[in-house]
Amino acid sequence: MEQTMRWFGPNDPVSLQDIKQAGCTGVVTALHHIPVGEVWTVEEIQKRLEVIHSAGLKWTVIESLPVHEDIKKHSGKYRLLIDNYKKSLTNVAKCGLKVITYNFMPLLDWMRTDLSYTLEDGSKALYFEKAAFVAFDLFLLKRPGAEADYTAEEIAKAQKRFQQMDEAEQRRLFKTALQALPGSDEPFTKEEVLTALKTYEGISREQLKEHLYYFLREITPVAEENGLQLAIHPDDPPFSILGLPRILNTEEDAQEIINAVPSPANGLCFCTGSFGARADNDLPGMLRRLGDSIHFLHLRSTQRDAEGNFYEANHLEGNTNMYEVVKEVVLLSRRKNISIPMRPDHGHQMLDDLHKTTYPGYSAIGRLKGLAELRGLEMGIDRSV
Ligand code: DNO
Repeated sequence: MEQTMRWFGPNDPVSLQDIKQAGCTGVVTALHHIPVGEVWTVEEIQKRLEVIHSAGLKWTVIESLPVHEDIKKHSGKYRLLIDNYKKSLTNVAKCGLKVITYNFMPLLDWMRTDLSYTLEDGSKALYFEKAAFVAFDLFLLKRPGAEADYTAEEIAKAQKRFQQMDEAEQRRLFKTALQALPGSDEPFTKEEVLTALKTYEGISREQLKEHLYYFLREITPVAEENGLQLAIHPDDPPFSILGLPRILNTEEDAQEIINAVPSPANGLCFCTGSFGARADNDLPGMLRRLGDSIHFLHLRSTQRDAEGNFYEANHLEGNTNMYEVVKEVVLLSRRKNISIPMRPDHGHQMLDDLHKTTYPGYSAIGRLKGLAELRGLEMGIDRSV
């Protein structure tokens, strides 16, 4: 695996030198300052490349080249926005970049209810607590019609949970739930979210899939001509939230996306943390069956419980059988004679990082620990299998 870490750009408190010392050969980053939908120019890409190269690193993967909401909804200027996306693809190819991660999640990207859930050893993890999430939806966001999405038991649990919360906790939960754009400090307001959610009314799961396939039919030939690899990120968590359709939750979903536009350029960002939050996803099996389309790996494990809660576990613990996962990656890499870019996805806030402010999930030391463990696991498997 090609070892990388995510870097949020010049404002990231984790520096390129930190990433180099962690043992990475490259970074995963994006031009976060360019508004979604605008073209990434060669000039802007080159400027960022110079910064990365001068630290002795490569820009291994773009994460993300974001997809404008109009493209997901087939509304407004989606035709122009798709043309812009194609221009950005051509420009990144001109600059020698190859792997492009994106997602097709409506409005919100990842969703957690607690960004500093304290584990037994005092380190902090990202946490999704079902009852808190339902409480957020019903009693804080007050989404019209939300009750219909939950069982009577789930609503009762959410009510009880909400009653336990003081005002400070409610405020924190609200902010956390809407902080779903990595690289941005700006949370949404309640009114903004409700208005935005309304714009997805009437867009079914099937329709959203059609919009993705339309987009892929447009951009994949451009990517293929330019030797690029598109890597769609699964939904996190892997199920519908806030009444929004979500379309990449399972192996079947992934297979459908690949089959919709068969091309070496149309592939996946295989995120074990996202897919692994569902007990019915067989991660090693998925790696075996989808391997040819995997262009990028996010390695992370979650610990689930029967209530539908999950927290981000240590990289080698939790419900993901990381040994089997890495073994499949080793076999896949040998079969194809490639080294797939990988980043340790997220990490615990621990040691000195407990006193620092970093992007949630992206402190230096927790990720360094994850990377070191995964690297050791890979070497052990590679030498012995
Ligand atoms: C969270 C990330 C995601 C990912 C996007 C890709 O930490 O894994 O936000 O970057 O979904 O477009």
